[in-house]
Amino acid sequence: MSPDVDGVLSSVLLSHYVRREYDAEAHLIGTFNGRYLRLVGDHPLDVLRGSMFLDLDVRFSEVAHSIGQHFLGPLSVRASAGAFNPNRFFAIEKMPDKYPFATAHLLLFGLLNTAKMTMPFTNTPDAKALLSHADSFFWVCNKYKANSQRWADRLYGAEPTPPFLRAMLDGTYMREAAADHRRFVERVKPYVYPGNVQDDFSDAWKSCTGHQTCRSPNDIVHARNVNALAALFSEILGVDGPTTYDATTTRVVWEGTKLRVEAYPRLMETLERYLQEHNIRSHAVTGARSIAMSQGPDLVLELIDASFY
Ligand SMILES: [Mn+2]
Repeated sequence: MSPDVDGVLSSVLLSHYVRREYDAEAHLIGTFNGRYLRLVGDHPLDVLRGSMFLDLDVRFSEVAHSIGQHFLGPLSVRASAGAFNPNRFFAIEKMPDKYPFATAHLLLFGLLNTAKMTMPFTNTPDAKALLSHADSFFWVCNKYKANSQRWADRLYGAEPTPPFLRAMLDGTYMREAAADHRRFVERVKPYVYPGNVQDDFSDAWKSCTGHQTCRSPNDIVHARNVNALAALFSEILGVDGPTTYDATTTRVVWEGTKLRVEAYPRLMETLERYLQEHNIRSHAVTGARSIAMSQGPDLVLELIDASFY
């Protein structure tokens, strides 16, 4: 999964889901941040073939399963049957119409909001803060109000919007929950980078922005922070999270380069070809003008030792 609040939260939600639905156990075996793919435990590299890449859209040819929301644009390949992206699914190609929420919300609203599995865990102040912190859901709902509302309608159709989502969309949450949210941010602070503080916010909310990505001064501390967040989020939601592995067993199995490319119109028209020609293994449209890309070799899963790269 991606080593940030959304990625870790998604793994906890998915773990809860597979336990309830299939009596199965989820294992958190690694992270990918566009630069490094790290595994924990003594899993062979081959394990990635059957793994779910969570909160990640990747283009490694041997990776079949992913759930992400970053891909956008008219892409023709890598639409593996096991890869889900709401923009692809709903044929969204333009930035202003892009799915605005986090991967965690896809799982929350898509998998966990059924009659069988209601979301009792959205009721405590800490749980609300956590669920609204993923990819800054709380401010996205305000900043991109019209698009957020359209996606809420798309996801729920004629069904009533869950109260948690409604409180985000109508501004109730930001009016009432600043103190609760700040308390939550204090709890995740030791494990994440402060990141970008948004200036167009009231003082009450300013200190709640950023704080998304796991600190990673080295591989072991990185894995330790991911594990700590998984434990904290499981506790906050009152669910059994994924099985985690000893952080000291971390190893880097793939390394690439991160690029930022200008999203000029001509590029968008031929995006798929560009991505193929430049060995782009994942990309995220991060604004009207820019695309973050991760460039590197394909994963060849038969090769066990990727320190080779
Ligand atoms: Mn995300």
